[in-house]
Amino acid sequence: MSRVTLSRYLIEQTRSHNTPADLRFLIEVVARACKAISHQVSKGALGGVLGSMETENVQGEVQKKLDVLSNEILLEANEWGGHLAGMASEEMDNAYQIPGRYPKGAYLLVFDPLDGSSNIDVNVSVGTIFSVLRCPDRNGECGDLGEEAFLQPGTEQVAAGYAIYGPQTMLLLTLGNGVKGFTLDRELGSFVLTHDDIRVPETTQEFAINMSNQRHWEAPVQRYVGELLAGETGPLEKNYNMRWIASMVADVHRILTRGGLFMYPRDSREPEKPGKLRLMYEANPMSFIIEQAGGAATNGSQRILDIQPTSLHQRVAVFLGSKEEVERVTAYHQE
Ligand code: P6P
Repeated sequence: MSRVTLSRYLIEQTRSHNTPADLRFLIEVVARACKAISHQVSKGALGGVLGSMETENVQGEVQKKLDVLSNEILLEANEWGGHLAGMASEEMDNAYQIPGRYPKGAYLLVFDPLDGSSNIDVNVSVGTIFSVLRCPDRNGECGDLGEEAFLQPGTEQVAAGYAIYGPQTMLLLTLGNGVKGFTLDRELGSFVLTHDDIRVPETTQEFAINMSNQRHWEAPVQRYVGELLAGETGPLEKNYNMRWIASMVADVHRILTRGGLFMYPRDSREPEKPGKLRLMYEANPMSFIIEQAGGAATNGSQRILDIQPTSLHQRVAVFLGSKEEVERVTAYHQE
């Protein structure tokens, strides 16, 4: 049976779910950009792309050379196509205006061009996360976009996905009717459908959190993680395993593949910030994907996709994955 490529899947989605041609084109362009990023990442020390820049991003984090390169690859791949009204990225303080020489389109693309940067120089999986919103001015003439055009809750996403650059390069995608996984066939140069209907198991015995922050957590998280560590001797009456790769894409991919619970809670290190991860281009796309696969995603008190953003780079606490555990840790926050 001939393999279904990403292009064929998107054409078939157009027939079955009326996926607009511009959205299909957008996904194809992003996928091609992810192939180019995968190529650069895989060069490692041979490509002169490891190490850091002399610059910092809006979060005050030192930018890796590959962060900046990946951002440029996504901008250049998308700016000319006429499918976007604007772009926003972890690596840019302000929204990116489509240059006047190019037509504008009806979509907004928001992305973390290379998530997990701290892992790049030690050859551990990293990834690209992207989220697609509609331009609020429905006739597509968004004009020069201010930040406010992007500030839409995660429920407004029309598509979301990530590429993971690991032993395999894969693209995980949702258009709002399930989650599909595509593996890059480097001989063909195409993403091939290898995971047709990804589902997150409702229960799990595996959690992901950076334990070194334990003393900084709030009481509900202290209680919950304490119960996980107590295993069969405690109230949960089963033993748990722990993983923490420190690349959200890799940790979420494992959870989509075999279940689990990913946590990055707010903590007292920076009490004025509601957490480390960013809402618009990390938590929202990943929450959309997780929910589409039958999982759940909250910030401890509400569904992440319902959060009304107030700024482009705002942070959020994240509890996402197997529904039973997300509901449990969220319930502890309500007590
Ligand atoms: P920590 C990577 O820098 C990232 O944004 C996520 O991909 C990852 O889950 C998290 O931060 C890791 O944070 O504090 O464990 O280094």
